[in-house]
Amino acid sequence: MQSELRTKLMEALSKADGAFISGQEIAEYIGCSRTAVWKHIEDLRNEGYRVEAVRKKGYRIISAPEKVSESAIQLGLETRTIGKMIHYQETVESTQKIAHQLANDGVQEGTLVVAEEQISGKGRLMRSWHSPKFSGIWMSLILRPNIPVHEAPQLTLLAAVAVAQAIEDTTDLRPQIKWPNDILVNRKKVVGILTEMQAESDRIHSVIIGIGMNINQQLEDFPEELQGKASSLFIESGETISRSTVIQRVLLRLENLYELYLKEGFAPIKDLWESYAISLGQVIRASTVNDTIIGKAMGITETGVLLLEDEKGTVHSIYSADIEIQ
Ligand code: BT5
Repeated sequence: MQSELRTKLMEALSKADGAFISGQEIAEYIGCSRTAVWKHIEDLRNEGYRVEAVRKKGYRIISAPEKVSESAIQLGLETRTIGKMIHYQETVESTQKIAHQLANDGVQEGTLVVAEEQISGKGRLMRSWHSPKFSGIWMSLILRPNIPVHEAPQLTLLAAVAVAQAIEDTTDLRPQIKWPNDILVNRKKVVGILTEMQAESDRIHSVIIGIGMNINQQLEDFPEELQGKASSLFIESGETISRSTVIQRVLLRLENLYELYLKEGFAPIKDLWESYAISLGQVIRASTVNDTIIGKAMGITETGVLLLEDEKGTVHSIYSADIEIQ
């Protein structure tokens, strides 16, 4: 049962009907100090309410938490196989970790793991991925394609196209893809994709595509070191966006592209990918584990490898790297 104080706070915020109400007015309404009001607002935020606080104006509720539970995703989901099985947990270490276990247990292709919050979300190369509660999409999808191991990175590019299309379906934004796995809006990173694989010699058991999308965060929700380079769909569009609607669109786009890929190979995906690519024709710096190569991005090959032409005209194939546009 919620406290009487909380009931009063919700009453005060409801009366304001989306307009600002000052800390002083709320304090008087519920009969507590302004500091106590601030603390209760913090509690609301931790539960997923988005509350704007502006000096001299007060507080304003932007949105109530929307969960991305199994039912929320499945209601209105138009796919045939992808997302038909969903494993939902409010808080996880990493959805990738759970997906690996489920894949090992032999779950069906298309199984999706989704969480409201990750406490140790993973990027590539042991980097961490900031995944705060209720404001983004943190999910991992299990696929079992019958393709050679060396072609698995193509699925990262395929997923990036699906996510870019889903962003266009749900906002007026123009997403761009930075090879291989970042999606940028206005040059800030809004999505990261991490593809991992379970394989044995040349047989793939499963490919696990982890997708992290910043949806409704405000700038101050990001740690300081990310504030200059990360963004969310809310920050870029000014609109609160339904996370389950975005998930449904990503899954549908992904299923359509995956079916096309299994039927016709990578060529049609490559064309789509290139239509979103930010770096083609530009000079970029690619840092690989052993080396740094500076050159003009010429395109990607039929297998998804990035081609860079250096000053001397030598073309380098980049299989895995971090890139920076010069
Ligand atoms: C990625 O790695 O971009 C892949 C991120 C994949 C995250 C998903 S969420 C669901 C699934 N479960 C997981 O545990 N992971 C996947 P990389 O290219 O290595 O980029 C990592 C870098 O991005 C970090 O070192 C930060 O600089 C930056 N970063 C961290 N969190 C971010 C965020 N929320 N938004 C934008 N940039 C972020």
